[in-house]
Amino acid sequence: MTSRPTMFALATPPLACPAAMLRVSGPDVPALVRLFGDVVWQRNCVRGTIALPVGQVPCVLWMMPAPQSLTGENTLEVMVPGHPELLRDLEQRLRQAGCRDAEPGRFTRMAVEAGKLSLAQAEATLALVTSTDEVSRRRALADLSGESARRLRELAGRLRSVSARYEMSFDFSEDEHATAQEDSLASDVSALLSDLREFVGREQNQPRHEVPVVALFGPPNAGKSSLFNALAGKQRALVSETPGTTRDPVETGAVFEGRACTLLDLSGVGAGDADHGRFAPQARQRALAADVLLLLCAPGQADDCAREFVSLTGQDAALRSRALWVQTMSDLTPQDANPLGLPQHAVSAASAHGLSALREQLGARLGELADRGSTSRLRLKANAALTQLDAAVADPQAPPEAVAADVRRALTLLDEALLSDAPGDVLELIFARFCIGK
Ligand SMILES: Nc1nc2c(ncn2[C@@H]2O[C@H](COP(=O)(O)OP(=O)(O)OP(=O)(O)O)[C@@H](O)[C@H]2O)c(=O)[nH]1
Ligand SMILES: [Mg+2]
Repeated sequence: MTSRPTMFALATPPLACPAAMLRVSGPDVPALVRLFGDVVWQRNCVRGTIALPVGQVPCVLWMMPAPQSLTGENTLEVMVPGHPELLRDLEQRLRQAGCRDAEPGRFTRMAVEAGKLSLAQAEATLALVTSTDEVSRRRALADLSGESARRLRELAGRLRSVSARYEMSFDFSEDEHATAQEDSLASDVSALLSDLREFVGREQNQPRHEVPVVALFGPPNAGKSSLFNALAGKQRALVSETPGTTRDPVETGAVFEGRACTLLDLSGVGAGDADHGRFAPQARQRALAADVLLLLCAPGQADDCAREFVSLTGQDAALRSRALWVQTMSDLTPQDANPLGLPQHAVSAASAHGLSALREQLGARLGELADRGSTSRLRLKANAALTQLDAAVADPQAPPEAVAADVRRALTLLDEALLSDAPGDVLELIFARFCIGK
């Protein structure tokens, strides 16, 4: 049969519960209702019975003819007493009648493809059912109602105007009004940053990136780049005994215990920085935006490291729950105490001591993050735009062309957040997070 109805078993209950639901969608669904007795296919909710191995089982049928249903096809929802065996028998009966099983997220994906639900609303539905606290539920509801998209569109409009003014500012850099223009631009950017930060709500320990970011942060010469290379299994970052070797962030993909992430090596912050702190603001912003923060500390650096971390927690108190204290160069003695009481690891990039334990711990953290619920593409992209915009303004000495390019990239990310569709592989990833039946 070319048009076999697709069957969506809604959350097969592991134990008996008052009721269970099964959805079926497809052009041939009207023929199926005959299985349930003397039922006429029309938009209606009626009682019926179905013959299963245990006997005649009562059920309630919701019939939603095309095109008004959520999938745009003929859709039938069947409610039966919620015993797992009954539901399995019902699924088997429908398979015999020509139905095939739906893959996870199929129902919602069909609703999106039929134009009945936007992608952001589909993701908001997922975020709502997997939310673990009231703040996430409020956000998911705002996403579902379209309120978040409206707000983000307004922020993107403001950023578009800021971006255009940055581009124009090159032409006027010698102009007598240049200073006044720069001041007004700076105040618009700072207002925009604060509104975008509020929208993204980074104080929440929800996943922040499509692929979680693990950042290596700490004083100059803490051994960040050495550990970065050791964890990545390749020599990506420059290592040297000169403090201040790493300037702009270096990124690479890594997998710990089967969990993928982006590893991020940052410029050193605090005492001993050869660049007099020029790259430190950017490193701090990236550290605050990370999903997991590795706070690296070589022997003798504990106080600097702790001071820097405490100042970051002034901007985001929840950072503590994302941070791990990593005592580097464990081949050297003496080792410092961990003054912050954070979960800790001792590692040596030189001898590989402690690396496998750290990899395991990172795998576990990334796993917890994945279980913590779902964050919509709209919010992940908005978060990436915020990181980009923060980076754009972090370095006061950056050339205007570089700032303008960062602002443009932030704008592209906001525009992507607002796209109503996404490339096929992104859709696959999004809907794979749904359970069968949704
Ligand atoms: N003994 C020992 N030395 C190490 C270890 N890891 C790094 N080093 C040395 O410490 C120095 C600094 O290492 P990097 O990895 O460049 O340190 P960094 O934190 O990236 O430094 P910046 O980028 O300048 O902030 C280099 O001379 C490394 O060889 C280690 O595990 N044991
Ligand atoms: Mg480095």
